[in-house]
Amino acid sequence: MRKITVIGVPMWLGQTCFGTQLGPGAIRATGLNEYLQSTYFDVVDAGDLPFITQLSTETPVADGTIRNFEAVLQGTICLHEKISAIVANGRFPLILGGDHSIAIGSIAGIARHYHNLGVIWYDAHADSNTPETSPSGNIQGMPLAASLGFGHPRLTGIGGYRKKVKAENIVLLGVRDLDPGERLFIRDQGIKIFSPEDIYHKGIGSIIEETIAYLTKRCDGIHLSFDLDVIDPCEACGVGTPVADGVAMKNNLEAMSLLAQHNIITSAEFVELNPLLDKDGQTAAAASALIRTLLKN
Ligand code: B3U
Ligand code: MN
Ligand code: MN
Repeated sequence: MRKITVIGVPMWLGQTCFGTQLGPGAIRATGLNEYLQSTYFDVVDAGDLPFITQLSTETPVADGTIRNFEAVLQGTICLHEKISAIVANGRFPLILGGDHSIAIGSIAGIARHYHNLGVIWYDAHADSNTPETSPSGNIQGMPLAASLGFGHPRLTGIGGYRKKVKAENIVLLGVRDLDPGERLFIRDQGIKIFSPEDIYHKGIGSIIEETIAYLTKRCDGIHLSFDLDVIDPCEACGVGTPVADGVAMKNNLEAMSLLAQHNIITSAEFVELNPLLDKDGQTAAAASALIRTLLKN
């Protein structure tokens, strides 16, 4: 039986839209812990990382083109330590964001414990910008590149410089909004990518089966990085950067269900919920349903 540690990461400084720091609380408010505790698991809620409450609501641009560099860096360093300790204790980290910049810390912490970590990046965006290619300066758009060893040396150096994940151990799912630099990066790195159109044509079942077959050949663990903006905005409007023509919840739930059946996910994060933009809690409810389905077995 899985032992789960839930950890909230109330980060919003990886982007400009105030509100993602309220994400962990909104997901918990759906009754997630109570469900997990009463149903299957040894569940501990480690609470929220405390860093964000000490910050003001200003968004100063620091370190040239990288927005809120020091604050995000310190947050990711702190998260990396926490997550590493959770994995070292044989527990499954369930990380509730927060904007997607936090993935730099979660992947750095998890990667310390695996030789060949796989990553499923389930997102409308590829988050593969470096400071040089980023159109926004937002670290939210850089975590996958940083985890591959590209970007600011203090971000790629968290826990010591190395590729936390290899390009051939990554699958991008649901991506439909790529910057020009990201397009080149993904092509040059040879990263496997499926768009919502691919999902529509091939079916989510066959895409997930292909993803699993591809990753389990090599990987000794698989991290799921789920950005809620992958969901079609009609079904999940509570995100800062919605992109039209997303993946339907029906398909997302089927994807989680298949991942659960194969029992291959060893850590997961659900990020980018902004409750201030949500409508009747639909996006928080979607996040909760996805997590429940993923952790069912
Ligand atoms: N690719 C753009 C936009 C973006 C990335 N991630 C989100 N938005 N959520 C950027 O800023 O890097
Ligand atoms: Mn993202
Ligand atoms: Mn996104």
